Amino acid sequence: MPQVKVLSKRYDVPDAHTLEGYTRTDGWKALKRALNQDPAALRDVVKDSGLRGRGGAGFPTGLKWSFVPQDTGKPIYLVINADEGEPGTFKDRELMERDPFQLIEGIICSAYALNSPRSFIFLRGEYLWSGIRIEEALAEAYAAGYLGDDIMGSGFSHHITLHYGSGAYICGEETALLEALEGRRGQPRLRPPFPAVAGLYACPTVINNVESIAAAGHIIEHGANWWKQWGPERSPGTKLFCVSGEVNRPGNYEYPMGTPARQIIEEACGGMLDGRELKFWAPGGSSTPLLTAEHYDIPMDFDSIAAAGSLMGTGAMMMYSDKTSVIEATLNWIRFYEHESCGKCTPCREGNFWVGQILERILGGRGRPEDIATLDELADNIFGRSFCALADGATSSVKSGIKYFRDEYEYVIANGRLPEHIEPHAGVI
Ligand code: L3W
Repeated sequence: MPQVKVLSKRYDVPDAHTLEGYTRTDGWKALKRALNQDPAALRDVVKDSGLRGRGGAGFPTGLKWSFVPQDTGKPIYLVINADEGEPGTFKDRELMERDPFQLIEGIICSAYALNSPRSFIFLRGEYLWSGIRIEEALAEAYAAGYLGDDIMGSGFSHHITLHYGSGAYICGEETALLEALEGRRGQPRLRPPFPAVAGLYACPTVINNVESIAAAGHIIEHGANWWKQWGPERSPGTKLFCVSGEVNRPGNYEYPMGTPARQIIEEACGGMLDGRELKFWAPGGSSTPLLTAEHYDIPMDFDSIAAAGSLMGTGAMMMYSDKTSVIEATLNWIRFYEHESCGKCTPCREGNFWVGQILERILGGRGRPEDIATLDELADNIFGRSFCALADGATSSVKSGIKYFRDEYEYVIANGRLPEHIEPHAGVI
């Protein structure tokens, strides 16, 4: 299927970020529809739609909502994870900058369905332009009566607080995010209890990604079957794919789930840069295992990518050509994880440092034959041995890089330099 614009439908409307522009282009229809319905019925619609979380894990959104106890007497909080930090991922930024009201309407509809009086947008601190757009939109929405007490005379009240993060990748992990929101150092909590039961201020809390909540608004407006017209049964809907790396036209492109990777790259991105050949790519950000040119026709949905040994992640496709060294790319990512490790778990804090040291030694021409086995073993001792997924994600490119490109590792170790056809730093800044 060709590109389809649901979440990105207002990207070409220059004033979509204003209340006037949003309202003129069919804004607030979801909210008007939602406020006339029973909240429990709306939760069922989102569950029936099969929407899966767009922040990385792909957990069913409606199922997550169903875990929230409705009868504890405590407030139910909705937290929007806008701490977009996964390398290669920039879809939420564009959603917030170009169409902030779409997110706000999605939040109010979701909050109504969840019986939540207050939500928090936890925004990546560096996203200043997104922040300005959201602040302006919140002010306009409050002034127009779409937010605040007794929204549009419905008796439902909801308030949104915008919170700026302080530049730590770990705060995209939901429990570290809650710690930071409560004013503490952002470090993951042990789960269970899951936030749905005991989250912000120990109250039931739903945490969803920006794209998930924006999609929930559309689903509440149009129904579950409408959403299911796109994508395979277990990964329905549309998805914003953010493409970066060695392609002619990097950017965000919305396609039905299950669209082949090749179609997205060739049709929307104009193919690989200067006719270069695809060598390796991460399908969903740097935390997802690398795939190769063999996987170019893979349908971009949760199950198909899992079957190929990787993860859908955030849908951030990072594409690299035969001019790029997979070892250089891996070192670049490992330096990121080493820097962003919160330090709480030893395997992540120490392991990533040592992986980086070995990769640097190999690229510096001082590699040892046993380094490949050591890297593999180190990655095995990091994966699954930490509180959160940061550590697991860090091992992705190490393990998959060795799996698919052992010959490159062996060559560099044996010769002390990259193979002739690779240009140092070709695709890695
Ligand atoms: C209640 C249960 N809730 C699971 C909830 C849980 C969470 C969601 C997913 O993310 C991914 C990784 C990378 N009762 C529950 C339950 N939940 N069981 O479901 O949970 P989980 O554990 O499957 O995943 P996770 O640890 O939350 C890890 C991806 O994130 N990743 C990407 C980061 C993306 C960004 C960005 O920029 N947007 O930072 C990094 O590792 O692919 O699969 O809500 O509470 N029994």
